[in-house]
Amino acid sequence: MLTETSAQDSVSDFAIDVRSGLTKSGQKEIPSKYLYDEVGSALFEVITLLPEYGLFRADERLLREHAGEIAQSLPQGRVAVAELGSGSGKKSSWLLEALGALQPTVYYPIEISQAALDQCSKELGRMRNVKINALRQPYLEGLSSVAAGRKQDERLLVLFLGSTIGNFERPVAEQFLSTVRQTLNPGDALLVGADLEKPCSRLLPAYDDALGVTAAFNLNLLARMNRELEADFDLGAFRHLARYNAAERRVEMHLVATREQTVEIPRAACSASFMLGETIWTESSHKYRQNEVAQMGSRNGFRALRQWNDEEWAFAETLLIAE
Ligand code: AVI
Repeated sequence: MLTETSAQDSVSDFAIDVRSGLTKSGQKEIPSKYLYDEVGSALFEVITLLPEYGLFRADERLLREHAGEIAQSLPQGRVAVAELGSGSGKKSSWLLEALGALQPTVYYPIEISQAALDQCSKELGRMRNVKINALRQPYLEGLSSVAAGRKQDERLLVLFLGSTIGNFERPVAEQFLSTVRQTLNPGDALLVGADLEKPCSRLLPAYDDALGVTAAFNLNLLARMNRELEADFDLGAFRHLARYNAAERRVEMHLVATREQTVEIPRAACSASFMLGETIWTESSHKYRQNEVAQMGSRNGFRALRQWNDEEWAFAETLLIAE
């Protein structure tokens, strides 16, 4: 999940981004990382349990069913596993178990949520042959420290799961892969979990569920501005919208003004006026073609070794090896 910088962003970073995103001309927008305050992160956990949100279970299924094969695909020897945005680490436990059965393994969950890291150490702490070193840092900073501190004979496996890559604009995702590659040595590996294109009839309910949890997750951004920036958003004057942008192959989340209004945001030193129907764009979830991650990898110094696809929900784990 995109919790990379949210807990470390100060109120003033939030205020700056809100001010620039809501006062610019054209489409209003706020970066999706701000969806994940304490309330937003808890709501996201609930989203992962919803029947409509099949991608979380697809990711979990693939990792559980193919943990042994993924572990066997890696060069043998000591392995350090760095997970970018690990959450509680539950999804990685099967793979760590399989790796631990083969060789001594060190697991570095990289997360900025201390609560998630604590849960991770508690839940995975007793695995045989697996040592946990939690890092409370943004993804790339954490990865650099792991890479810098690794032992000479240790291979690095980086996990970037859950289709978090989909929350980046495509060029940013590509740049991200390139930056990750620069921290790796040839032979190191990157496992990317990505949600694939599928019919809108399956995709849209995943982002607009019947219980309204995703709507609450989205609307919480307005509540967060009220809490932290003393804004006076009336949550009843906005509604959640999830729409598929076919040209960009992504689901976009927006908050739609249901009446004309002006909102004061004192701690961002601005006000924002909305016309009826105007939206704040709060998140994009890009959907990938089956071979797209492999192609992005090969443009950025990796070769694709293998891919595992889920049969119930189009989702792929692609194992890239640094060349
Ligand atoms: C974290 N990320 C992969 C989720 C997604 O599917 O883009 C965030 C999310 N937004 C709405 N529902 C879930």
